[in-house]
Amino acid sequence: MTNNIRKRLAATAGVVTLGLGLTVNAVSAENLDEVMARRGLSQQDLLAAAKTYTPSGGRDEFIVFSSGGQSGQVIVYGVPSMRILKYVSAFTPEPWQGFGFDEESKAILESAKVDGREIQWGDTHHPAITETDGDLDGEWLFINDKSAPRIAVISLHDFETQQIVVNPIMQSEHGGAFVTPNSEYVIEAAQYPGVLGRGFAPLSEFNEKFRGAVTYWKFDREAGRIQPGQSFSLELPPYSQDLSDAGKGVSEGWSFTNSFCAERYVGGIELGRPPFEAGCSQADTDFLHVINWRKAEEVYKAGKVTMINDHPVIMMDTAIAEGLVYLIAEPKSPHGVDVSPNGEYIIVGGKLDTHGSVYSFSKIQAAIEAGKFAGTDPYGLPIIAMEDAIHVQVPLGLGPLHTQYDSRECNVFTSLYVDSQVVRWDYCEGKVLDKISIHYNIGHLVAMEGEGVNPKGKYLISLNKLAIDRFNPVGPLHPQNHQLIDISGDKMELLYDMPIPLGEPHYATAIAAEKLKPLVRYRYGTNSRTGGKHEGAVRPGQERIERDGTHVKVYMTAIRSHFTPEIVEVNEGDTVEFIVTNSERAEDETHGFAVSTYNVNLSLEPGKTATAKIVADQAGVFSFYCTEFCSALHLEMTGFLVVKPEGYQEASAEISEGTSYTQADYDKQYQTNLDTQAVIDSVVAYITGRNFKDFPEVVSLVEDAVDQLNFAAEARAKAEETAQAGDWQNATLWAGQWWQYQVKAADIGLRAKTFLDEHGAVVVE
Ligand code: CUK
Ligand code: CUA
Repeated sequence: MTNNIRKRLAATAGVVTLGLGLTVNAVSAENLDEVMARRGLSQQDLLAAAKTYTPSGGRDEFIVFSSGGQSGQVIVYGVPSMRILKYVSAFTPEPWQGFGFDEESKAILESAKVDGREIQWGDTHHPAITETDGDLDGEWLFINDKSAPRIAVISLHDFETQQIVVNPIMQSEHGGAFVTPNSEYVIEAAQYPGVLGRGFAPLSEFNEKFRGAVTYWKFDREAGRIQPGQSFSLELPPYSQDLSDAGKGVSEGWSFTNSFCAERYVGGIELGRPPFEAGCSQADTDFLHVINWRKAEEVYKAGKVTMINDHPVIMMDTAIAEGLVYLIAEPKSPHGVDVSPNGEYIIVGGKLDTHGSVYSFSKIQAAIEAGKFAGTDPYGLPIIAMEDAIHVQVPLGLGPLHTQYDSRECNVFTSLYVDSQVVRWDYCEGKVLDKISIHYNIGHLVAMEGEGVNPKGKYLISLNKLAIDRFNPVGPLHPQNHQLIDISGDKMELLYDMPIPLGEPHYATAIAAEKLKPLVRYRYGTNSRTGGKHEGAVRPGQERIERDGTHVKVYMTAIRSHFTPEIVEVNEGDTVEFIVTNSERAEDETHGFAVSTYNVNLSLEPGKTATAKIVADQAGVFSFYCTEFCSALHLEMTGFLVVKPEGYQEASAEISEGTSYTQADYDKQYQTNLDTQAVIDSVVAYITGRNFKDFPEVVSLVEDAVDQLNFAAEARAKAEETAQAGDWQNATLWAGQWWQYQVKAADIGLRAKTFLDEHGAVVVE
């Protein structure tokens, strides 16, 4: 390894002195026609490739946040390249990011317990990005968990989950997460009816005791947190509420939640009764719930609520008296409900109906104002006749589910589950424009910012339920398939298939990449799970081990390529907290921290502080080490946790080592370091001889290199001091450490030089 570094440094020196920057690869002689023939590609394929191919270092125009289905995570990928960029852990532990392994994220998962129960997974369905005036703003992301009624709040500054709230009254949900146009509220509607507050009632009392609900979670933008104390719910009938969407523009202040199984069937196939699927699809219509949330907020603030599990609920009789909830019939087993960019239209797909039903908000308002109702449901909620609310119904195909809006006026895309197609249609005129087949069985679909007030068009992604024959077989469990479709022309064109091997995504949301402003590094000593300062953060030189009875706290730093301290001695039975701060400033210099046997792995991005807490109940000597290949001496980034058996008495405190060093060793290392410094000086001259200050990336690399050279100077002083005292052992080792810092500085310098070369830096006087 040492030789390799020497060679690399020598090469750096060569490049610098000769001024060589580029090498040309003259080997690849195959031309495009030959590649097409060899791989059996058509012109169409080449066109698709050219539309999606993103050269090394290239960026995507849009970023997609997809539900990760049963993984309880969020999948982040780019469009049009369809390259996966990250999995964000939300409801489930994920070791690479340390989520569920550091104490800080364990606290989040602790708060995600349902009635004291740990839920080890999540069924994520609908991500939603915060909006400002109905426009996606890229600051925060919400995602729901259908299995347990929960919403996670993810910071888009660092793509980390910072909060999970548990719905206090629902036993299952589905119609979350959807945000109001200024992210005042995050909407979460129930799915399967239950006794509000998760209580018991016999199924024989289903009509009387079981209920649905919708919760409006107050979001505090400043704090980046849902405020449960300012949130409220509405009691709804025990129809299985399904998806929701918030009104905007003319319908701002209202929200829409549809439902299925308005038949209120309770199943019982084992009793000889027809199953749920029969009992829940008998009637021709279900109900769209139209809710005046702005008014409901006033009713809640006026205290006209019933507290269930300490949570304020507006009961149905209050909702009826105050005019908060209206029902409208909607076609058999509806699914998606999607509000148009101007807020006037609400499009519903009926799974067992062939129509896209376009409701008009102004017609709905006219009916409400005129008090024109077709009757009431069994709970007394007013029903608006469908013909009084419908703008147009358009036959689209079999199994219309979800709808997304295009940048073209009046254009929408609806998924057809049974037909395995996407249909583009005009919802103003009510006519079908184009169809494309997908493979196979589409659920949701996502257009670029297709749910905001300003849809971007260009691309559509079909989130398919089955992949069947699209990929190399990997056993009976197939990956999911996201298909990218070009919607910029009049004919939709299929561009790309992306397998997703993590869980079944439901919805995804896409935002222009330029709207996202993620951090490159943390402010020094950040607790990433709160976004605030970590009280246990230390700077280099402040590291220490503190003992309070049997509780040991290790305040540690990590930097290429060592932890401080490296030897931690504790007694069997002690509780040990490793509070580790990554003291790097360099971009992407993440360290890991794993302790063998003790189920510990932290992810420490530059500037982050995280805690691993263990009970050292097994005596022995356990290595801790860095789990990210962070530097040439990454493997050496290690230490020992010594857990002394109860009653153990040490014979000698002297550490016995394998190798001893002489003055000759010291002199040799010393000379190497002087030679290395000459190389570094030439790299520095190259960089400072150019307009590097015009490149912020290079400026931060230079700062990091200067840090390393300062460390090198400190190590050099120690080496010379110990040499003076004739301690050749420590003098040689300190000289070696001095060289380590030089190597890091040279490595960073080389990166800076490459960056300057690639970005056209110019020579300055
Ligand atoms: S749902 Cu799965 S395809 Cu949860 Cu929005 Cu429609
Ligand atoms: Cu730090 Cu590997």
